[in-house]
Amino acid sequence: MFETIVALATAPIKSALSIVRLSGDDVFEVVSKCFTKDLRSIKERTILYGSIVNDQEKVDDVVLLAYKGPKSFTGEDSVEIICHGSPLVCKQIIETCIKNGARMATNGEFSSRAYMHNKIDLVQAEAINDVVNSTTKEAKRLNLLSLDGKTSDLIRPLKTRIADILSLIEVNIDYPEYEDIEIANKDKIVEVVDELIPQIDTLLDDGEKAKIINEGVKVALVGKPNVGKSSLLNAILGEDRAIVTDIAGTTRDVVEGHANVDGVVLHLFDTAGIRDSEDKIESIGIERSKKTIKEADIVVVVLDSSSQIDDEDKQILEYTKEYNPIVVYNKDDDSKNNNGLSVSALNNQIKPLIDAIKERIGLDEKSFSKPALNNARQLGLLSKAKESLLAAKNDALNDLTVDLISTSLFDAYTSILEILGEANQLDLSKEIFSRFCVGK
Ligand SMILES: Nc1nc2c(ncn2[C@@H]2O[C@H](COP(=O)(O)OP(=O)(O)OP(=O)(O)O)[C@@H](O)[C@H]2O)c(=O)[nH]1
Ligand SMILES: [Mg+2]
Repeated sequence: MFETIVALATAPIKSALSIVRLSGDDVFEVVSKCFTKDLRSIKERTILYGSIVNDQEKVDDVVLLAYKGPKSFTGEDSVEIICHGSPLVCKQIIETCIKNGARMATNGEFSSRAYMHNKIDLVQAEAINDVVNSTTKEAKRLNLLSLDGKTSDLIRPLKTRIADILSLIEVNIDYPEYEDIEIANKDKIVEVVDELIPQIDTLLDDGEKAKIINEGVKVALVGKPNVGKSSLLNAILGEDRAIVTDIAGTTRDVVEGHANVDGVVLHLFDTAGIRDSEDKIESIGIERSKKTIKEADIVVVVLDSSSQIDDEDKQILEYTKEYNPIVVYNKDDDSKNNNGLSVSALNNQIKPLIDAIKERIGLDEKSFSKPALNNARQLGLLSKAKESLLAAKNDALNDLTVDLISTSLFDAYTSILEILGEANQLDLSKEIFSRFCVGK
């Protein structure tokens, strides 16, 4: 029994229209009690005009969309009430529905119902949220591909291939009398793993890129005081975000800004200039700079091209060496410096730095239109599947028994199912019987 849930589907602000959404087994029953028309005999998707009524008092005139399950987003009978866009009207409609038997939905519960009724898999469910939270049109495009099931389609062949070999092993063990079945020997296992690993590597690589398109990259601007870090931040953002002065030690705390560079969001962190300081506040700022360096995806060390590199610069270069930083010479106002990457925040000549960051991110045109796994959960599980497959191969090469090897293959299979949110439906015997006529 799926209780009827209700929630506001649009933003809780004044607008022309708002939508209150309901879903559940007795939704038509619930809504019929507070709507001027009876929905109980509805057989197919219907649009109705009428009023929501509470204790004989009209709450609002509405247009009501009634969806007969399974032809609805959740797969259940559902209703969307299009009402006037007033937070008060919405609140009263929701209260009226609750009074008549609905309950308030929890976060994501409509999507979770869709998932439970197999309307979408877990990758698609995550994509709903990602589409809503996309901040660039490029990220939205990728997330829509996931929502359409294109990303899940990339995973399913892996699932099938691992299930094939697992089934073969099981059948070999359980039904040795079947002579017409292919033998699941160690060579066969190595062959399947060798076939799958490059595919997984491609998916992981594409996935990291899609994750960047979805989430952006963290870029830390670091250097000694007065080299122009804050000026660079402002130039990249095209606004006066951070305070700039000629006093060394101006920036005390980390200043954050976000810029969309050709479809990738740069989360920029301007930091306090790093130097030995007696000043208590400045010292805390410098500690924060160091923390920001650790957390960044890309570290940019800023040097001042108008003066010689000194010991402070050298110390920072040494400190950041392990982060493979982009080193940029600022204050090259006359473009005279041929010392590597040169820019002038003052003159807004920052293209070389932007290009270097783009190169480091390493996205090509294809990355923006290719369906791909795109979050840490999905990619973590795929890496886990890869490890399990490599363990199976290793065991096979070390001549362990086939049933032991199948344990690792089974782990890989489970990880793939978890990506799709199907691990609870795990039933290998079904896979076996769907492939072989062993039940005949
Ligand atoms: N000529 C020239 N001056 C610049 C350039 N960029 C910054 N400056 C100047 O350098 C001084 C320091 O700039 P900031 O951006 O505050 O330097 P910072 O690295 O953030 O300094 P701290 O916050 O103290 O660590 C200011 O007077 C800026 O106007 C540039 O490209 N050319
Ligand atoms: Mg600064």
